[in-house]
Amino acid sequence: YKLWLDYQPIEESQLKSEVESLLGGVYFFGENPTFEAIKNELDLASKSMLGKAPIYSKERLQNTKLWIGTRDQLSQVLSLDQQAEIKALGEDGYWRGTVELDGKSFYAIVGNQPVGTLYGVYNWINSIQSNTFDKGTEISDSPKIKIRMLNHWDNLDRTVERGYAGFSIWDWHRLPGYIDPRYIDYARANASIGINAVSLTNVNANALILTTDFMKKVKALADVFRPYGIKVFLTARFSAPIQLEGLKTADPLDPEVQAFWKKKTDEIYSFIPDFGGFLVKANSEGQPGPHEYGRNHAEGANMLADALALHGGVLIWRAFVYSHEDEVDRHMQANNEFEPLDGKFKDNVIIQIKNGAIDFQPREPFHPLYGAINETNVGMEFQITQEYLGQATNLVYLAPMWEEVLKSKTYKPSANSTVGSILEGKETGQKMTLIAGVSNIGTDRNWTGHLFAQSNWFAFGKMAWNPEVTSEEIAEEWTKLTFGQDSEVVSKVGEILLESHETAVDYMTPLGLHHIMGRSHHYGPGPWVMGGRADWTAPYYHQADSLGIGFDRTADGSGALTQYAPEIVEKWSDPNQIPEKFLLWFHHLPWDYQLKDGNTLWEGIAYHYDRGVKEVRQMQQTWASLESKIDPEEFDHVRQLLEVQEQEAEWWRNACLLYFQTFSKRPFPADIEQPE
Ligand code: GCW
Repeated sequence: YKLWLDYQPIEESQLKSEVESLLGGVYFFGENPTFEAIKNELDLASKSMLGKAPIYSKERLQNTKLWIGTRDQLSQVLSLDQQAEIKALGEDGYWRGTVELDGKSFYAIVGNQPVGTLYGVYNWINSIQSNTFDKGTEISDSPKIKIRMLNHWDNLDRTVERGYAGFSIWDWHRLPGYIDPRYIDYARANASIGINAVSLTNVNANALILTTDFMKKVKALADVFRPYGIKVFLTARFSAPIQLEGLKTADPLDPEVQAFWKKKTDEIYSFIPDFGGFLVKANSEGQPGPHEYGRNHAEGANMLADALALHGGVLIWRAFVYSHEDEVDRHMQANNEFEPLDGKFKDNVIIQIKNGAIDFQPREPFHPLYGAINETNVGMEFQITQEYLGQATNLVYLAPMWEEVLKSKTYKPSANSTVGSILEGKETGQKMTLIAGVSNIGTDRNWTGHLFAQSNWFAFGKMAWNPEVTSEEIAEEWTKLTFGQDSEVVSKVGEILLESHETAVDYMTPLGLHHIMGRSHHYGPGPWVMGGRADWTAPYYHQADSLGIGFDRTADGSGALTQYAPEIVEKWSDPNQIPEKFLLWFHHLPWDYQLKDGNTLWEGIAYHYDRGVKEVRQMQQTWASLESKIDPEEFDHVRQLLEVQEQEAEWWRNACLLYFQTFSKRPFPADIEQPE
C-alpha cells in the first residue's frame, strides 16, 4: 500500500555512501509548509534507504552537503547562468546539480517555487531508488501541461461511480475534525508524479457539496493538499440554485442565478483562497444544464466562469455530451454542439474532451474535437479507472493507449498537429493547459484494487507532466520502484505491461469493434440486445447482420468520419487504407472482406479473440516464472487475478464469437481453440 514510494535499502555501496554523505548534512534555505513536506519525505526515505534519519543543519552552510530551496533563496550561491537556466523552467520546474562555493562542492535541489523544489526532491529520491543517480549530471525538468488533475467520481455517500477499489477515500462523516493519514499519503503519491489538482466529487454531481457544512470539510482536505502543491476543484451541479436556494430557475442569464453562483463562489474562496474551480457535466446523460432554458454550453459555462474569474479560478466544462433524443450518431454530437461555439468561451474556461468520441472504449480513434476548435481552451480527459477494460480484475497497462492518442496526428490546425501538441498549447498558444484522468483510487489496501493498476495512476501523472514521454520509459520506472532492480523482473514485468493493452483489445473489441460490453455495469461481454435506449445497446454499435459487421461512419453512413481533417477522411474512408485497428469503427464490411494478412474479416475477428486469450495465458506464464523474485503476497495476488482474467478473456471470446456467428453463419478457423 505504499505504492511506488515504498523506499528500499540501497544495496550498491558507492551510491549508499554518496547518499549517506548528502543526507548527513541537509540545509534548507528558508521555511514553509512545502519544505516541511520535503523533510517528511526525506525522513521516510532516509530511514528506509539508510536505516537512519537525515541530519538537518541550521549552522554553517559550509559544513553542509545537500542544499534545498528556491531559486530566489539560493541566489547568493548559484551562478548567474544557473539562475537563468532555472528561471526558464517556469513555475513548477526544478533543477538539481552541483554548486561550487569557495572551492567546495555542494549538491543542490532548486525549484522556482517551493513546489518545484518538492518535485525535484521526489525526482532525486526516484533516481536513487532506480539506481540512476549521478551527482555529476545536472537534471532539470518542468511540466508541459499546467493543470495535471485527477477527477474522482466519488459520491458523498462514499460510493464511487465506476470505482473498483473499494469506497471513496474521502471520509466526509469524520471530516473536518479527523484527518485520515491516507490523505497525506495520497498527496505524497500525487506530488511525486507531478499531479497538482484534484476534483473531489462525481461529475454526476450532488449540489450538497456546495453547502457550507461540506465546504468546511473540503477546506480541511485543501489544507492537507496545499503543501504538496495540489489544488482542489469541485463538481458543480448546474441546477444547484434551485436545489440549494429554492430559486425557480437555473437559467444562466437570470440575474438571480448569476448572483447565487457569485455568492457561492465567494463563500468557497473565503474558506479556500486557492480553490481551483469547478468541473461541470451538463446536458449529458440526464444531467441538468443550460439547454433546459434554451441557452447553449457557452452561456452556461461563461456564467460560472465569471463567478470564478474574480478569484482566478478555472471553469472546466466537459465535452462529453450526447442525448438519446438526438437521432444523430453519438460520435458526432460533441462536435455538433461545440464547433459552432468556438471562440465564445471565456478565457478561464477549458473544454475537457475525452480521448475518444464514444466513451473510454478499449480502443478509440482520437476525438474529432481535437483540432476542430482552436479559439477555445481544450483539455484531455483520460480514464484511469478501467470501466471498459476489465475493471479491477484485468491487468491492463493503459499508457500505450494514451500514448497512441497523444501521438495521433490531427492535421488540424496545422499539418503536423497531434493531440499532444494541441494539449501542450503548441498549436494555438493556449496557456491554461489541462490533462485530467478519472481516478482509480479507493479504500482498498493497495489503493487501486489490482496491484498493477497502480501503474496506471503512476503513468497518468507522468504523461500529464510530459505528454511526450513513452509508455515504455514509464513502465520501466514504475517496475523498478515497485518490484526493485532485478533485470529479469524489470524486463518481464515490462513485457507484461506493454503487451497488456493490445491483449485486452484482442479479447474484447478487436478491429475497431466497440461498446459491446455488458449493459449498465459494463463488465464482461454483451454484444446482444439487452433492452433500454438504442444508443446504450451493443447492436447499435456493431451493426452485425447477415451481410457483415461494423458501423459505417463514412460520408455514406453516419458521416462522423467527415468531422476529421481531410487528410484523415481521405485515407480512412477507404477500408484498404484505414489502420485495421479502426476498421469496424468506421466501416460496415462483408464477412468475407479480405484483411491485409489474407484472412477474411470473419476469420480475422476469430483470430484476434483467440490470440487475446492466448496472450493472457502467456502473461500468466511470464508472471509464474518470476515467483522466486516477487514478494509472495504480491505474487499470489497477481497470480489469482490473472486466473480470473484468463476466464474472462475466454468468456469474452466465446460470447462474442458465438454471437457473431449467428449472423456470419461461418465456421471458426480450425486452428483456433473452438469457442463453446
Ligand atoms: O463512461 C460513462 C460512464 C458514466 C459516466 C459518464 C461520464 C460519470 O458509464 O458512469 O458518468 O461516462 O463520463 O459522464
